[in-house]
Amino acid sequence: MTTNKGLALVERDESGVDLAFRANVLDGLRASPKAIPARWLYDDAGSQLFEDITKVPEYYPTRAETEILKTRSGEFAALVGPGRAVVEFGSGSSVKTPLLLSAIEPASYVPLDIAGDFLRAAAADLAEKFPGLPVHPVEADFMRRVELPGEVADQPKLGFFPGSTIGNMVARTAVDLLRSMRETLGTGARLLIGMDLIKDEEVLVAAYDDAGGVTAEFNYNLVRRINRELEGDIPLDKLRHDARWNDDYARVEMHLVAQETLAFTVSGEAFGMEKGETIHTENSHKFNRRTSNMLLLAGGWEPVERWTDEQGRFSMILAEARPPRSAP
Ligand code: AVJ
Repeated sequence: MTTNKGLALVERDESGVDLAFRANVLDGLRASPKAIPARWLYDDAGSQLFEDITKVPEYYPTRAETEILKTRSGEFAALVGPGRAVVEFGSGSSVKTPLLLSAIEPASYVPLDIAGDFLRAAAADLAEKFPGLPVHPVEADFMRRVELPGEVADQPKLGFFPGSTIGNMVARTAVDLLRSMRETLGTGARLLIGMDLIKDEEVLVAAYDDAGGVTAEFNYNLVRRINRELEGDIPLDKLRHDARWNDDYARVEMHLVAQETLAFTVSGEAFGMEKGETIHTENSHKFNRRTSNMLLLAGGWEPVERWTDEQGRFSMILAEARPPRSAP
């Protein structure tokens, strides 16, 4: 297990409060419109709720992407070849990662994650499924360039970033991440990335507002976390989950909508909301062939091949970090 030395991944005050969490929440509640970065949705309870979301009938992305990995793995194995170090951005899913690894005869597997506990558990699970495959987990923030373990230095790299997690980011942040990935993996590396596709608004909104209310619970969990960890008294029963399609930015947005005028405190600071005012909690950008190509190119990655599921709902793109060139 490699840890990026000298780097405190989570800074806390004397009473154990995550300082970045508090700063982000207070800044987000002071702002207009109110918005809190989506990463804070994913504490232990939130990560479990997201797992539950992947099983609700309306949330198609996980099933669609798994279908692509199952049915098209022979094709990308042929393009990528054996002997690569597979570098996964995020701890890995127990379903998708084995599908990729069993398709391509990798030389090693390097999961990167900021959450050490998840990382260790996922790495141990994977090592058990693939005896003989060297597994080198690295605890790091992959939004920055990551120093890869020396053992994989001479192996050609394949980055793996499934789940349309890139869709959580606004374009500027997504490009920063793609460029960091390029620096982490080096010129000549390949990247297999999942991107969810633009489709009928009703289908998209339903995927983020399932009839069983699991996604609503996922959104409400952020309020519970704020109230618990930051001594908040936000009246959760006066906020309603809302998923809305923003057509200009091609994204589904999750909001918490005030059902009446509200007053509350968080970490001793007073806040108010008008009836109908919202706290924006997550973006999930959707792509088409052109916008996904544009985003990848802006981040230094040239698309090589793309696959979709049978129903054309979700795409996986294979891209390559070619040397920069300015000529047409
Ligand atoms: C984990 C970011 C891929 O945007 O589809 C699912 C998160 N939020 N339902 C997504 C999510 C609400 C999910 N990602």
